[in-house]
Amino acid sequence: MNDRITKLQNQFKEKNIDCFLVTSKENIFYLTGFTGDSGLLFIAPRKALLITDYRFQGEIVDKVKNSDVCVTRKAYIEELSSHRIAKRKSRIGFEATDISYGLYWELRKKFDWLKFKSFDSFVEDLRITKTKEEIGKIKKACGILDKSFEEAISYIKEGVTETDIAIELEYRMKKAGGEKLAFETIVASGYRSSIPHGVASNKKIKKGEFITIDFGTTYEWYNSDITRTAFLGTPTKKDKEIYETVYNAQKLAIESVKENMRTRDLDKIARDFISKSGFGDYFSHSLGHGVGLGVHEKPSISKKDKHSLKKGMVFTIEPGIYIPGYQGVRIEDTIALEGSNPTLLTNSKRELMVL
Ligand SMILES: [Mn+2]
Repeated sequence: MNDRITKLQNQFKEKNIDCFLVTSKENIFYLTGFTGDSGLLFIAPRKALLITDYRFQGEIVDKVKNSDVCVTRKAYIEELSSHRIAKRKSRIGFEATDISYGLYWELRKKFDWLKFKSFDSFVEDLRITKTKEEIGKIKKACGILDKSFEEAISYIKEGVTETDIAIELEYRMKKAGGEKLAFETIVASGYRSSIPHGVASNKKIKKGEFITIDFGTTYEWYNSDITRTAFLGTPTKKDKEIYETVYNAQKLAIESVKENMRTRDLDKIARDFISKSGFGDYFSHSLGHGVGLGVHEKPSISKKDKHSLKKGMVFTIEPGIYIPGYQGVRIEDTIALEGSNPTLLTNSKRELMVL
């Protein structure tokens, strides 16, 4: 973990800054192991200072590594300004995608000798490839999803609501060691399954409907993400065709994953397959996204992304077909590129489950 902060410091020159302020909780955790949910991490060229408050003193603060810690009762900025660490600096980097507008202006007032330089990503670029230990945690989180799904599947019956199914799954995830939901559980049935991100509603499940269930949990801060689409009753020929197309597009994409491949090329493989099958207009989102301390992080497996797949990356592959006014299907798995071939971290049955 120590070299994570060093890796940032080593890039200060090239990034044209001489200090960096980390406000994102996940980034502070990634760099120091701090698990409190409030703090500021100031990184100078040779040291780092974490400022937090008395709510986290003791156990939480004691586990912080690679940084000095200051537990304060004052406002964080007030406290920071009383330390030497911010003196004699001239250009500070900050996390533009995380900091609040209010905090930004307070900082500008208090540190008026500093030039502020915004970063859309910096720590996030380090997070993009994971260590074995990190992948192990994501794998644990994924295992919780498989277990919960298997237990909850018998609960999907005619007449239960989408919310009933979501509650059942969420209870089982928590019971199996999941810490918190990675995102609001999606249960979208029938016409609602054509909404790619339809969170569970009070709609009741009926025969003849697809039920798309997209859920995730965290384990030791690391996320997991899976989607399965089941069918209640007897699927029509068209329903089977939609499902088979998504299934085969995903299978093809997973089999195509290899090191150094461009993420946009992987996206294209699944997209072209769906287009050739005649459903090209109905695959409206990107093929996947990185998973780690964030449930949606780099790389994006999409047309415009500029990354190539590297060892240590963890990402989803989730093609879908959504036909407005009809129904939709998505199948999603979380995958790690550990060796030169992909490892599936989520393993629930992918073939159509007819209930
Ligand atoms: Mn996803």
